[in-house]
Amino acid sequence: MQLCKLRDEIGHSKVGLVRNSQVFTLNLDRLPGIRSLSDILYSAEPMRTIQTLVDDRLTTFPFESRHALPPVDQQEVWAAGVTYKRSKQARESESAGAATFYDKVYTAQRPELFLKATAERVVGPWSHVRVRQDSRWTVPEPELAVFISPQLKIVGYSIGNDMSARDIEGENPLYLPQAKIYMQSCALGPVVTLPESMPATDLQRIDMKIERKDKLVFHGQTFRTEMARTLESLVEWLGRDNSFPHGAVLLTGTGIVPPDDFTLAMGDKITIEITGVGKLVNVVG
Ligand code: DO4
Ligand code: MG
Repeated sequence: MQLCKLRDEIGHSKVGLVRNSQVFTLNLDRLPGIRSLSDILYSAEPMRTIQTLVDDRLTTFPFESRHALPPVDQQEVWAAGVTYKRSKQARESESAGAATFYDKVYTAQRPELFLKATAERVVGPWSHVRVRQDSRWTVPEPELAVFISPQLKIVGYSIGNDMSARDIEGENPLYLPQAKIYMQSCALGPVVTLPESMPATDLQRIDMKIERKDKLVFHGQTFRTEMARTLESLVEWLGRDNSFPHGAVLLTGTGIVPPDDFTLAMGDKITIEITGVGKLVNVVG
């Protein structure tokens, strides 16, 4: 089962069930206490909740990711770093002075976790992601996003793009928040897949294409099995001495980094696909 957020004809945000590429609008008035997509994800039995909310009287329509909003409500978006060897190698090459930190964090018990975005900094499918004006070297980072309930349970999966200014990050690791957190630095969507509907880990492929003026300029792939940590351990570390009353979204790190001479340009189209979740398309604007 997959859920999405959409805007209706009069501009109201709605929650939809996506089934066989059709959207069934959910009627949230049918259950007390359910007012948002995250309320559904955090309910005791999300599948039952969804079945109760499906309004068969409403017409269905084809799902178009162009019309989907980012599937986030009030959650903070956090991110894990250096969870794949490729990311460790890329950081080591961009930051001569700090290279050993990345080597250490890849094997350390404690993972790298950082705040990536607030909901206002997140864009949905087909919206513009941005390159900072003071960055000359920025890349997208395609990452599996996990939705976490206030009780720290994994309740869904989506696709995230952790846009990263590699020059700012590489100049000094203390600049990491500036390299990572700025307006439109994070894309999420187009849907949230419930855990029951996710394929087995060894079948989860992450794929990223970057097109410039309709020509493919980068294509990379990785597999979830390449991740050096488990999702559960990342979530457990994130929850230590922390509380998330609105839940949280955690981007779980990138295993795909374009070569060091590649930087995004205005108009580039970024397509990220994750098996079982779908396809997230954004344009640099
Ligand atoms: O420390 C740098 C950030 C690493 C990161 O974002 C990733 O590995 O995905
Ligand atoms: Mg990242």
